Amino acid sequence: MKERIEALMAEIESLKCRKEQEIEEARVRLLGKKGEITKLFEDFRSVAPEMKREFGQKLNILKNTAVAKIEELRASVQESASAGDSSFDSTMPGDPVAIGSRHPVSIVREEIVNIFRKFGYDVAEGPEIEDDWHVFEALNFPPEHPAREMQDTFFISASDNPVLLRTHTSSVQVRAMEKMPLPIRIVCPGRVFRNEAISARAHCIFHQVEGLYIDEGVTFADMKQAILLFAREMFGPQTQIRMRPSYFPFTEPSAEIDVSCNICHGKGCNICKGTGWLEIMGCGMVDPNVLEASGIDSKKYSGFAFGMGVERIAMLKWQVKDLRNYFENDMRFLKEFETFI
Ligand code: 2U9
Repeated sequence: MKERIEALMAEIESLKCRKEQEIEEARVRLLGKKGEITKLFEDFRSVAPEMKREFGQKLNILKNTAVAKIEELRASVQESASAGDSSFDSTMPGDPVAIGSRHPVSIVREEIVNIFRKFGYDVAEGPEIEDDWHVFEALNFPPEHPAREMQDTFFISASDNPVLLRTHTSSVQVRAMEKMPLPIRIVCPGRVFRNEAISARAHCIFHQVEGLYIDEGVTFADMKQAILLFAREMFGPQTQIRMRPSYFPFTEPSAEIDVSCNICHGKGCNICKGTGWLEIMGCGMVDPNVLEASGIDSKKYSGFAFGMGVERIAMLKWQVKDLRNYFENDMRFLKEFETFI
């Protein structure tokens, strides 16, 4: 038996096959039901007990070597078959994969957020489905304020404590003021909902980026400088800003921010309607009532806040005339932004 095992081992080690069929024949001859190794296992039953250990080990090694050799031969035959396939040229460039492109609103939202990140702002997000406290009450909206009414707000449930879709991301800042340690410096990007008729200039869903900075001794001058630096990062280093007085329930004093028109550089064109200025955002010093509503001492702390519509900034950046383009997912429109990935 020893000699037969050794002879078979030598045969297996030097086994060479060039075709699948030859490999299969070798497998049957060695490991098949009537194969040589199978026969050796049958003969093993009659081996003397004191020799069983030695021959058992040798037989197992022989069988494992045969199985591994068959597998190795199969892999090498398959490999050379595919390398020799004349219809496959491994030097040809691959088929292009359509990877799509990012939506213009996503591109601009990220650009805005990244500018404020560079200034040291953190990013905060919060729920789209909100309660009256975080959207209105904590933000100093008087009970009879028109923004609370059905024509502006989508209510999910109307009760003493209604559930509603947020009309601005200011609710995220309220949540941050309630739980974050001071100072707070955050930007809040997100989707907001207003019950408005859809037109070229308005939509019932749009995106905002709002910002909030609260610390001891924050002034209107700090706000003006932060917004000027933002405007120059966003629209170019020559950009000028101007402020016009405004009103929001949550800020006092409040202002609208215009940037010098980046198309005509202040001369007047049809984009800026001849004024040389484009409105980009609102801002103001956080009303002391708003600080107090979230448990912040308004005698010790002050802050500024700002808010902008992402679609509006994107319209100015790319001179898009109709807001509805952003929501219709017309491929001809979306493909224009492929280069901005
Ligand atoms: C807190 C306190 C104050 C956020 C602000 C504006 C001014 C603003 C509009 C721009 C165009 C909304 O998208 S838009 O319609 N926003 O003008 N937003 S100040 O003020 C806050 C926010 C949170 C706690």
